[in-house]
Amino acid sequence: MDPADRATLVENAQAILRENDRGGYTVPTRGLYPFQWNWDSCLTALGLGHQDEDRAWREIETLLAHQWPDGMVPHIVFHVPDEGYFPGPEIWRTNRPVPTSGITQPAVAGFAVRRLFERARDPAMAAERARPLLAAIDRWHQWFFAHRDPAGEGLVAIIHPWESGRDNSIDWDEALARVPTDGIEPYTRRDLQHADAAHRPTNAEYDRFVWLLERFRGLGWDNARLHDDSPFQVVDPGFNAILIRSCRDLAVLAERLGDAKLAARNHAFAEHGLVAMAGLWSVTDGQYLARDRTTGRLVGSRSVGGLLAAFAPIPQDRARALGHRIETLAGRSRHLVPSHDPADPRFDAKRYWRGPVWLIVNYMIADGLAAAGEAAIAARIRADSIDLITRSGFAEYYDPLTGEPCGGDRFTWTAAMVLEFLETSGEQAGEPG
Ligand code: 2M8
Repeated sequence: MDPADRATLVENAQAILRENDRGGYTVPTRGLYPFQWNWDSCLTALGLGHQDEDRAWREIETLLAHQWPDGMVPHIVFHVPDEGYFPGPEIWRTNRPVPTSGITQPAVAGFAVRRLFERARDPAMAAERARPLLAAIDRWHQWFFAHRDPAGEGLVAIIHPWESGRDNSIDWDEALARVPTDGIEPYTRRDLQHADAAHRPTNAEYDRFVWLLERFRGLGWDNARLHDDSPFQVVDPGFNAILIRSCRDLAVLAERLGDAKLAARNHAFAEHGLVAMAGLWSVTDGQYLARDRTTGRLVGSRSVGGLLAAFAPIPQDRARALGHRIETLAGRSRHLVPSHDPADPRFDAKRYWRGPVWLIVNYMIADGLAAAGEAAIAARIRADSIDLITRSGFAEYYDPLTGEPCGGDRFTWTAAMVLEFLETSGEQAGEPG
């Protein structure tokens, strides 16, 4: 890439991170998302680390400072009041010192902390900062397996679509249809004041999102009860792959920092999860699929959740097959990686997680495939991602058929991933632990 173009991209990405910095945390974008989000922050820390390692550690420290006593790390921390978002703290009512949401999000923290540690230009500071984070993330991992895998199958379920991070994915349609909408309190969506309604989840989906929230609130946010009570319990391969990868990364980091017990526990979580992941593989589809825990059936939905599985150290032949699936998708889509297969009639090019390309997903898939030795397809995803940003700017997500930018603008994690792609090209990403 032309050095001047590269320098411009880096400058723009850094400017976005600065703009969205609120001190100890970044907001995903001004207006639409005015608080701290869990997986946004952990991935953003990687981008921040290229400029300022101290600030990168702080991003994750701030998030984990709001961990619940039971070990859960919430999906949103409402640091300062802001009327511009629904549902705000007055809806969640989680009764925390600083208000938070009552559900969680993909557990990328373990991965992010290992990566920050291994790249650190200041190893002494990195060890000092990593140690307390290690303990907090370990508690979060234990929380997952205790409360979201009560039968001990090795994989966790999400109990709300917002937990997946892929809020309105086609993967959830069937399970979400089982969620009632009766009796919910009247509410006003705020997202539609900031983004095009045709690019966002529907009102019917929001009603169900809200019903689940109110149900869990009615149970006092008691995680010992929520899983079994929820009519929505889905085992997402992407979500589990992220958790497995983080368990593995945390274990490796713990070995380096001399905590054998923590390392053994997290290695065991990862091993058990990897064995169980085999049950989500669909020979017919050539990729992993979600499983609806309520019915016990795999969900016939070829989404990027099944491709994100590449982020975990899955068997080599499976990684290769996922690479083939992505090549097939490249024949159906101008930009990689669409969040749903365009050949599926339910695919929707502009509607959020039902088709659009997301840079963070591209980053994790490319990282996992590179680690599995699938260098060519990983490089293609990276190059395609940079090409997309160069043409279309730093959006929240993109129409995979046209490249049109969608959702929020000047988006933090998109900027962070651009820095990751540019500053680490040549680095062997994602070495297996
Ligand atoms: C989106 O989700 C939030 C709810 O958590 C929303 O739509 O209000 C998702 O894309 C999620 O993955 C992301 O973390 C969040 C902030 O960027 O926005």
